[in-house]
Amino acid sequence: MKKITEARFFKEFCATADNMYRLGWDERNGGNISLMLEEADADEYVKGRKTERLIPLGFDARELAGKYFMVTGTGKYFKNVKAEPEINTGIFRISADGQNAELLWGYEDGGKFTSELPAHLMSHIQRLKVDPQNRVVMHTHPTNLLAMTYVHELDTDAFTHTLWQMSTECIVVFPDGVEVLPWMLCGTNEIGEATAEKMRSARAVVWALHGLYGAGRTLDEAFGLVETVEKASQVYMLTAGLPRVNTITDEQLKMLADAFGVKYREGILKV
Ligand code: 2HA
Ligand code: ZN
Repeated sequence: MKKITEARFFKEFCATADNMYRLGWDERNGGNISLMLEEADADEYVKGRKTERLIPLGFDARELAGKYFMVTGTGKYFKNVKAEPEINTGIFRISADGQNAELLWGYEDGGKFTSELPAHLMSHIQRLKVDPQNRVVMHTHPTNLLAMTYVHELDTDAFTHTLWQMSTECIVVFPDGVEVLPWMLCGTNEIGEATAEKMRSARAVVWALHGLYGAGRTLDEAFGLVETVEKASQVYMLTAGLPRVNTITDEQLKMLADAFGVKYREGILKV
């Protein structure tokens, strides 16, 4: 069995948490990442390991039975992931009955996966139905996006339209737009179900007054999505109190989508 800490997926996971921390998105224990391992990586680095502990999931994840995940730990700081990944992250298999995580590596101080695991696994289940290659779900607290949810109406179409206007690349990077959830209690199965439901129609789900969920096929893709949404939110926050003299028109947004061959969310552009 090869050393997990030398695996590319592992290094990329730790580097991603580190970048998110450095960008100021994940203060204290804010944020969490879940990566579903590719079969080849699971074979090479994980499968032969003995189960260290069984950790109850608290909901039925049968649809992901036998899948391997690397997930940040509850109460743990993104700041510390790179230096001590064996404490701040864990790798587990979903048990055959979908009720437990079979811990194979990590959470070495007796810890366990993020309290937001229901939202993560339920989102994986939904995204896999839309895109069988989806592997990553990340939750984070990007500063400007968070600020924007205090001053912008929380309607999905209006929020998406504003973000698309804030930078030319937006409609190409997230043509599905962003779904917006109202404030809800975090860490519950209810917010998990609501998030997963929204993940059917978009890879980005805003949790008003809290943060953002992003999904993707790779860590880079999910990170790039969050980064682009956050950049657009920053431009919005920098300009929100100022008279708007120029804007990207709906015709121009359509031109962009057509030029890049992306199918954008309907009902938003008036063209
Ligand atoms: O796990 O961000 O939403 C810390 C959080 C909870
Ligand atoms: Zn959070």
